[in-house]
Amino acid sequence: MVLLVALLTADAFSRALADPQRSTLGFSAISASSRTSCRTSARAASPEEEMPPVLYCKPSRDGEGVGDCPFTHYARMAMEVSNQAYQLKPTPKADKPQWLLDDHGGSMPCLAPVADGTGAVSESAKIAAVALPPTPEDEKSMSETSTLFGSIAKFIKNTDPSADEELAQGVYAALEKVESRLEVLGTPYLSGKEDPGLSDCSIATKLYVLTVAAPHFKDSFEIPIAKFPRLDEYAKRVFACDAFLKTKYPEDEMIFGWSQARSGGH
Ligand SMILES: N[C@@H](CCC(=O)N[C@@H](CS)C(=O)NCC(=O)O)C(=O)O
Repeated sequence: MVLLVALLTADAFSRALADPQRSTLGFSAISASSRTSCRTSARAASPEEEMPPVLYCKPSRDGEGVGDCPFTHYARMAMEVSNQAYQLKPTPKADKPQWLLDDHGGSMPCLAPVADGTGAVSESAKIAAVALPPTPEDEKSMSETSTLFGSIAKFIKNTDPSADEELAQGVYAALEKVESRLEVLGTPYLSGKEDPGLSDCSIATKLYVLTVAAPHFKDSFEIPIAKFPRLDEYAKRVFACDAFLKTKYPEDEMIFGWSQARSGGH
């Protein structure tokens, strides 16, 4: 089992508690060279600092890296934006600690301040919000776009071609909400600020799934960019953030994970 230490600024959480560039859905292409810092300065925890909490997460197929999990991506991106230190521990089912199974149903991501699981949190939204408290605009952005991930998941999981059109409309309706929100805010990010906030971490990590998995499984699916110009710009911007790039999991892991979900195995 590999224990990866995230290179993030330490202010241990315990105290407070790849590649989207292909943009096959019509989001204009970006490249690694277009990444922006989004003011996240990462550094390794110094030896004097207490051990940061462990983030248990779904492993990649080889058991070593980070697997397909938009929830872990969300929590990690929020911790990266807020420079929270943590140790990343991809954990196969067989290696889950007993407290994780007993007290959290084995759900990951799970952030554990201490080894026996005391004080552990196993809900991505909570892990993310403690690390990066939402602005009022974040809260509004998340509530207004709350159907986004559900619509994406239903659409990608669906294997009945005759239901695809209706499910795609559900995705478009959710994207329309993001578009409207960006228009109302007029800011680069859904946080209502110049830098990404909690809502950006939530929404970007779901858009990643849409831009990679949807076109893989649905040949005819395309985002009508002309209808969503702000979303297109937004996706380019947020996908280029260091915090997004540093925390994303490989596309092939995503495709594998959703293939399993489509065959009823998730
Ligand atoms: N609502 C939870 C959902 C988390 C979830 O579904 N996690 C999946 C991985 S993506 C999981 O724990 N699967 C069990 C496993 O991988 O062993 C959250 O947001 O944290």
